[in-house]
Amino acid sequence: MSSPSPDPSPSTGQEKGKKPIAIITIGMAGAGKSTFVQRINSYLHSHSEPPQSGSEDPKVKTRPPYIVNLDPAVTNVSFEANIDIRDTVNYQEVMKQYNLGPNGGILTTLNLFTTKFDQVLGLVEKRAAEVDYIILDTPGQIEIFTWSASGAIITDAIASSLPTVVAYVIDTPRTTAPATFMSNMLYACSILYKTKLPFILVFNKTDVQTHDFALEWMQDFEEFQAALASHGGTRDAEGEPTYMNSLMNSMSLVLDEFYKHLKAVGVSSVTGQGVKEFFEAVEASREEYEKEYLPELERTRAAREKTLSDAKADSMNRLMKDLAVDRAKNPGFAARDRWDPNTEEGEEPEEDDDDMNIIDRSEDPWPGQYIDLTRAQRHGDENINWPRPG
Ligand SMILES: Nc1nc2c(ncn2[C@@H]2O[C@H](COP(=O)(O)OP(=O)(O)O)[C@@H](O)[C@H]2O)c(=O)[nH]1
Ligand SMILES: [Mg+2]
Repeated sequence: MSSPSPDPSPSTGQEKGKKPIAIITIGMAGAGKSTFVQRINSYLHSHSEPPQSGSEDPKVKTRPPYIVNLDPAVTNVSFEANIDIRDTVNYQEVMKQYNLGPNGGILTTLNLFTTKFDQVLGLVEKRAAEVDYIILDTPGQIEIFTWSASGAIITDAIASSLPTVVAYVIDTPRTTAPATFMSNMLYACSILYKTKLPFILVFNKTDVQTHDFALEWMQDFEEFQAALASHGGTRDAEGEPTYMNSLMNSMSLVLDEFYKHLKAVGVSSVTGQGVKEFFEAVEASREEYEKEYLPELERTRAAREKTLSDAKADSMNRLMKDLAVDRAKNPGFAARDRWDPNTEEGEEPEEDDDDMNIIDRSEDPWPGQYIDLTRAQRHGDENINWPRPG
């Protein structure tokens, strides 16, 4: 493994010894998570070359990221992942073997992959000195990651070893209706409270619709309530506010508190607008992670270790008691029940089934390379048939 090369130029977060930041992209299906990952990947790649004269920001110097694709059902990833769930588990095969539909198949595939996640962490940690960002793309359907045990395990595992931030990707053109906006924000809120990680709202697709309205609503709940009132259907036949309307009005007060805890940026994954601001928000989250998340993590970890060691001591006690009773009853047996030193030690077969190992593609000819979106398959000469649904 090569050590990071000394780099005198100004940089974003690549001072020596600084841990890379893990970015977990979460969002509704079609919000643009994969396109966003591709965009920030290409941004980091393109700024890793010596800046050309007249480029948009010659001061920014970045290093290529480490990409982990956790979506087993994508047919063409527009970025070349360093670790790809599809290299480890065949999602179509899982559907067949377990007799599952697409969502069950994706969830089970993610569960199977999670059993090997220690290997992923190992590979990521090996690369930690060479990268500044580790980017995770999650399955299209949001709940597969946010409401599953494996999603929680993966998030906790990453967040306890690296500074981590959640990038919650929002389909801006589809959230212009106040009610939709609110339900999307409530979902974001539930994820924030579940993970307690630094949180960035990424208003995507700003090339189609600017996110100004969202910022206004977030800064001033009265603006939001006005929008709600003007949207119609908020009064019943007697002119009284409807149940829905009062509910949303009070919700907007609740969310007001939530908005204070997060950053919001507008980006277009198609044009690349706002990506620089996104990375500024990511860098700002590092401190938040260290000040707020880490101490909490250490507290819960200490508590868990205490419970575990108490439980261990307790079962050890009981075992010793049982053994004492056994020996008293059966004095001859203890002498016969001995280890045979000639057969043991190191002869146990490896427990790991080697048909399911994580692959790091960083040594491949195309490590984490940015590839054109319109591309329909991986490199033609790679000779791999990826499963395609339907
Ligand atoms: N106009 C526009 N379309 C986008 C943008 N980002 C993503 N899309 C489109 O949104 C659709 C869903 O994107 P995808 O990345 O697959 O969403 P995912 O399910 O969240 O991974 C695709 O057709 C993308 O081309 C954007 O910034 N602007
Ligand atoms: Mg996707």
